[in-house]
Amino acid sequence: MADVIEKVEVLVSSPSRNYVTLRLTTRDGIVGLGDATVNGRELSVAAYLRDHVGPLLIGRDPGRIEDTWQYLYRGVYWRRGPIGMAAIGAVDLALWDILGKRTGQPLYALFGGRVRDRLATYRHAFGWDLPALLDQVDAHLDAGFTNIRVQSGVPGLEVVYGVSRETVYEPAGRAAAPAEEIFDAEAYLRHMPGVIAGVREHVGEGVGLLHDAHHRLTPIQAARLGKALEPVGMFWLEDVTPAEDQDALRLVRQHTTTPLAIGEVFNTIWDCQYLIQNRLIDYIRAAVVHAGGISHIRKIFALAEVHGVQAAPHGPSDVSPISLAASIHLGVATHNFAIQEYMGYPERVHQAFPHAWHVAEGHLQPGDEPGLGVELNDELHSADDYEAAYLPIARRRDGTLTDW
Ligand code: EZ4
Ligand code: CO
Repeated sequence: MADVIEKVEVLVSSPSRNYVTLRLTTRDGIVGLGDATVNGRELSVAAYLRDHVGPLLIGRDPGRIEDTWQYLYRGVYWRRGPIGMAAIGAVDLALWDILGKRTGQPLYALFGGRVRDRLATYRHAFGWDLPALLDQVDAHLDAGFTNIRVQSGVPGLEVVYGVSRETVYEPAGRAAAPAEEIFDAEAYLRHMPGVIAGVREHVGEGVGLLHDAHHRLTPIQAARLGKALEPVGMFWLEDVTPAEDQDALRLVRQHTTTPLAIGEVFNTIWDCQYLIQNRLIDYIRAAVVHAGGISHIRKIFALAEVHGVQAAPHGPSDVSPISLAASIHLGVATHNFAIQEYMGYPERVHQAFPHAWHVAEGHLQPGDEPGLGVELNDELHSADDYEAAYLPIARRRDGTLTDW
């Protein structure tokens, strides 16, 4: 007799930052975990899961993963969107986790086995000025990492997204409303190419350098930045223009050979389709949980493979260790998976989500535990209540809002 889902728990907590975790338990006692965290909108996904999805899961066969995905996607008139897709993604992760545990296999084995021995990753380095940035770059190189995202302060701006004056950094600030900052594209464009060239000069060849512009440039500004960075030989330039204005990247592409990455805000294959089919990007950044889970993102990766685009999922601290585990299992088993972002977590997050995945010689490894290989330390995970936290908002000097 097929197993059935008996218990659905939606856990909202804050082991140093907010996470929404879905825990499914079957009649046979198998537990599956899913991540449902959408940074700054955590409670909406939790409500979606609690009020609308959870009740539909009780009594279902956990082995019908694709059918459940289709049921939760097609069965709802209101399709797509970050909240609903993250909720479906959480269910999908938990069902794959259950399948892995039932069969005693790590998920990468169920995806067809390894195509690579280890998964490339990149770390974040930031610094208010070049010496501070180079200190962080050196620390990552010393730890064995060979790909680094570099972000720096900009003269004339008081704060810059992605850059902290401290050594640790969390993008979302705890407060009842988002912090506001001023962004000046001209000041940024004048300063940034020199900083990144300085990093290249310091590290020499053979280190992958990445940079994230957070969707804040106009197409022609983005083209100028890509062109200015050509001598540096970037691994990629990320999120140069607003992700939904997809033809903007055609203009950028016409002007520069700097590789382009975008898509961390995408949540379905239909968001990615135009950019991939028209080869307007080199890397697709959708995150496993935000793009409907393993079942759906595998279709995005397959579409990308057809068109010579590589997978490089989002991996900041707001993608929980559960979702990161899914990404790492996919990473070692998917041919066109290029690199996994690994921003890292505060120590308390590692303890709240004990995980088999790990870093070895500057690369990620999924470990060999069945399923996703992540557990929940209930006590630590639930010790701190959710506290509202938001990504900052940026305005131009005239007061209008920039994109992300
Ligand atoms: O803005 O994690 O590539 N990483 C990033 C992150 C994202 C936040 C969104 O929740 O761009 O800083
Ligand atoms: Co980004």
